[in-house]
Amino acid sequence: MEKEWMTEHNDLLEVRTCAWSPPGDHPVGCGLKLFVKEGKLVKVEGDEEHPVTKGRVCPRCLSLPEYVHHPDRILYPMKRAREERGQDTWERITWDEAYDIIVDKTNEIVEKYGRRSIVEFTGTGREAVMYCMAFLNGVFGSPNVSYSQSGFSCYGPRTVLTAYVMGVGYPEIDNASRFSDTYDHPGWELPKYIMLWGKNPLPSNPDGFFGHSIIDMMRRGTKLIMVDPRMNWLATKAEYVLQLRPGTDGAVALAMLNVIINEELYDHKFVDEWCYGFEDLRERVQEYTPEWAEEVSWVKADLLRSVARVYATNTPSSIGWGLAIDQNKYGIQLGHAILALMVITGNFDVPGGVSIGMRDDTLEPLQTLNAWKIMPPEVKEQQIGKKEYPGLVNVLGQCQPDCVLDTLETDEPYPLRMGFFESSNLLSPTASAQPERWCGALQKLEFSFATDTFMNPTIMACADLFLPLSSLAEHDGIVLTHYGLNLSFMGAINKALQVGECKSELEIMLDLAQRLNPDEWPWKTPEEYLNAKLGVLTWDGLREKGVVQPQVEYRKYEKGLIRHDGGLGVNTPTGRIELYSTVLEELGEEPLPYYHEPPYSPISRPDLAEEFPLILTTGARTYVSFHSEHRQVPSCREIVSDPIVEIHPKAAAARGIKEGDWVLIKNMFGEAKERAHLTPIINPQVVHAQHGWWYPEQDAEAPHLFGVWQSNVNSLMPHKEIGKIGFGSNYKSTLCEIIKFESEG
Ligand SMILES: Nc1nc2c(c(=O)[nH]1)N[C@H]1C(S)=C(S)[C@@H](COP(=O)(O)OP(=O)(O)OC[C@H]3O[C@@H](n4cnc5c(=O)[nH]c(N)nc54)[C@H](O)[C@@H]3O)O[C@H]1N2
Ligand SMILES: Nc1nc2c(c(=O)[nH]1)N[C@H]1C(S)=C(S)[C@@H](COP(=O)(O)OP(=O)(O)OC[C@H]3O[C@@H](n4cnc5c(=O)[nH]c(N)nc54)[C@H](O)[C@@H]3O)O[C@H]1N2
Ligand SMILES: [Mo]
Repeated sequence: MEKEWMTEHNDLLEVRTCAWSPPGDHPVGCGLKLFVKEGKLVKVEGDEEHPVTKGRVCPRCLSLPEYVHHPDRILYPMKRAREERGQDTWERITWDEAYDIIVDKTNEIVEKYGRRSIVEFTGTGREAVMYCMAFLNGVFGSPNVSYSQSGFSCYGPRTVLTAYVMGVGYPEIDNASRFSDTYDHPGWELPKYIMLWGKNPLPSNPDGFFGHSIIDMMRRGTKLIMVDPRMNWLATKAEYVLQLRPGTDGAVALAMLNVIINEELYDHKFVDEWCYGFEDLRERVQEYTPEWAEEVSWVKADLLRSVARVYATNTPSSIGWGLAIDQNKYGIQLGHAILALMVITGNFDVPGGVSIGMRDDTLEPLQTLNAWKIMPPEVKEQQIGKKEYPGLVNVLGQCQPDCVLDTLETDEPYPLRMGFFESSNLLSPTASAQPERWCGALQKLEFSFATDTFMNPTIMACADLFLPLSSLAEHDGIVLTHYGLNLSFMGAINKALQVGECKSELEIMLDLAQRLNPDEWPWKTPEEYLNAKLGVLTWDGLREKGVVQPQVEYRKYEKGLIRHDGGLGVNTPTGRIELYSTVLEELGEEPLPYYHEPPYSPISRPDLAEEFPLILTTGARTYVSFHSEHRQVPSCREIVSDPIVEIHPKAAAARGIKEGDWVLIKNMFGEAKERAHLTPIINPQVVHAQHGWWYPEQDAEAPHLFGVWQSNVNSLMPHKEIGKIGFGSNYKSTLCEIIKFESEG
C-alpha cells in the first residue's frame, strides 16, 4: 500500500488511516478513509486499498463523526475535590495544572505508602494495552496493573495456557491476512472446515482477527462448525451446529478427543514427533464418551461423533476459540482440550490450519513489557495476587483481578491508595463480580485520575481528575494486530484533526514521564518514541507504507524458529507440545484436561436451581457497541436501543412475558433490568443477557450514576469463583430467574 496518506480535494481533506481506539476496538487495524472539512470529521469510508479489510468497515467506524463531535465529549482537563466524588462539580483546568496535581499527589502518596500503592485499572485490547504497562511500571514505578475482570477471563487464559502448552503465542485461524495477495497467495490453503468455538467473529473481530474473512473463506468453499448455545447468524449458515448447554464445553471437547483418538483419526507422525504425553491423554479421555457428553452437554452423541470425524479427516481445518473458553471456571482445562484438538489432527502451524506467532518476545520493541522486565525484582515480588496465583501473574505481568478487589477492601497485604483509570469503565461491565462492592472499595483511594473521551459512571463515582483523550481520528500512533503476539501486521494511525485539547495515551504517557521519570524516558514526542521503538522502520517510513506485513513461515517448530535457543520444537520444558502439561503440574493443577460442572448449574446446585431454574449466559457482542461504549452515539443506539435479554418463546410464555417487556433477571447475587426479546435461537432453559449497559442520557450524579445499577448483569456474577491457577469465571454460565417487571420502563 505505497500511498500518500493525506490528500486534499478542494476543501476536503482525506486521511487514510488504520483504526484502533478510542472508541474501543480490538487491533484489526481496519483501513479507513477519514474526510475532514473545515476542521470537522464529516464522513468515514472503508479503504479499499487496505490489504486485509479491503474497504469493509463496521457501523462503529461509520458513525465515528457522531462520536468525535458529540456534544458530551470532554474536551479539556477537569478536576474535582475528593469529597465531591459522585457530584457533577467538575471544574476546567489546564494540562499543566492537571499534570502538577498528578505529580504532587504521586509524590505525597509514594512518600506515605510506597510506589506499590498506585494501581492502574485497565481494560480490554484497545490502544491502551500497548502502553498500559510501560505507563504504570515505567512512569509510576508500580507493579500493579489491574485488568479487573474476575479470573482475568479474557484472552489471558487462552494466551497463558498456550504459552504453557505450546510455548508460543496465541493460535489463530489462518485466514491469509498476513499476505498482500491474501487468499490467492501461493502456498496458502483454504481451511476445509472452521470450527468456531464460543466465538462470533462477525460482530466481535476479536484480538486482531478480521471476522469478515470467515465469509470470504466460506465464499471459496470453507464450511463451518459452530459450538455455541445460541443459533447465531453464522450458525444458520453452518454445516454443523453443536448447540450445547452453556459452560459444558469441556465435556464436548473431551468427547471429541475420545472419538478422534479411539478411531485412530489423529496425525500419528505429528503426535510422535512433536507432542508430549499423548498416551496419558488417550487414557484420560476414555471416560469421556460421546454418550456421557450427550447427557452433560445436550449435544447428541451421534452428532458429536460426526463432527469429530469430519474435523479430523479434512485437513487443513481450523479452530477459532472464543471468549467462552475464558469465561468458564474450568477454562484452562477446556482450552487445553481444544489445543489438543488443534494439534493432534495435524492442523498446527500449517497453511489453512491454526497459525501461531514467532517467539513470545515480539512486543518488546514497543517497550510494553520491557518496563516490566526492568522493574526491580523486589518490587515485582509485591504484585497483588502473585503469591496466590504465580502462574497468572508471572506470565502476564499484571495483577490477579479478584485479589485486587480483596486488597482494596482489606488493605492486605498492603494498602492501595492511588488509582488510574485507563481504558476501563469498570463499574458497568468489567468489575466482574459485584460492581457495587468495587464501587465501595474504590472510594478508599486517596486520589485517582482517569483518561477517557466521555464522562462515565466509574469516573463520576471514583475519580478526582479527568484527562481528555483523543479519538483514533485525532492522533498519530500505530496498530499492531494481535498485539504482536501472533504473526501480525503493523499499521499507521494518522491524525486527521484536533478536537478541543484532547491528547492521546502516548502523548499523556510521555508528558508524565518527563515529569516523573525523565532519566529513563529520553523521548519527548510520539514521533521520537516511535522512531526509537519501531526498530528498522521510522515512523514516517511506516506511515508512507501504511501497513507493513510480516514474513510468514509455516512449520516453524521444524525450522528452529520458535525456541529461544534456536533448537527444534517449541518453548516448553520438554520442547514438545505438552498434551500432558508439566507446567500446569508444577503449578499444582492437573497436567491433563478434565471436566467439572460449572459451579452454578442445575446439576451442581439443584438447591439454587429450584428458585433460579434458567441458565444465564451473557455478553455476546453486538455490532453497535464495544462493551460500555457507543451508548451515546445516536446511530448505534438507534439499532440497539435497550439492553436485550434473549428468551425462548416457551420460557417467556410460562412467565407471562411478551416481546419488548421489561423484565428483571435475578439470582442469588443480584438483579438487572433488561428488555425481553423472544427468540427460538436459544434453548428454553437458557437465556442470554447483554452486558455493559448504562444510560448516558440519565442523571450523572451518585447514587444514580447514569443508571449504572439498573441493567448491570455483573451484579449477578460471583466474586473469585475461579480456577485453581487464578483464571476463569462464570459470565457465560450461571443460574437465574426472569420475571416480568411491572412498572413501566
Ligand atoms: N462489537 C464488539 N466487538 C468486540 C467487543 C465488543 O464489546 N463489541 N468486545 C471485544 C472483546 S473484549 C472480546 S473478549 C471479544 C469476544 O468475542 P467472542 O470471542 O466472539 O465472544 P462473544 O461475542 O462474547 O461470544 C461468542 C459466542 O459465544 C457464545 N456462548 C455463550 N455462552 C457460551 C458457552 O457456554 N459455550 C460456548 N461454546 N459458547 C457460548 C455466544 O452465544 C456467542 O455467539 O470481542 C471483542 N470484540
Ligand atoms: N457479563 C459480562 N461482562 C463482561 C463480558 C461478558 O461477556 N459478559 N465481557 C468482559 C470482557 S471479555 C471484557 S474484555 C471487559 C471489557 O471491559 P472494559 O475494557 O473495561 O470496557 P469498558 O467498561 O467499556 O471501558 C472502556 C473505557 O475505555 C475508554 N476507551 C476507549 N478506547 C480507549 C483507549 O484507547 N484508551 C483509553 N485510555 N480509554 C479508552 C472507553 O471510552 C470506556 O469508557 O468486559 C467484560 N465484562
Ligand atoms: Mo474481552
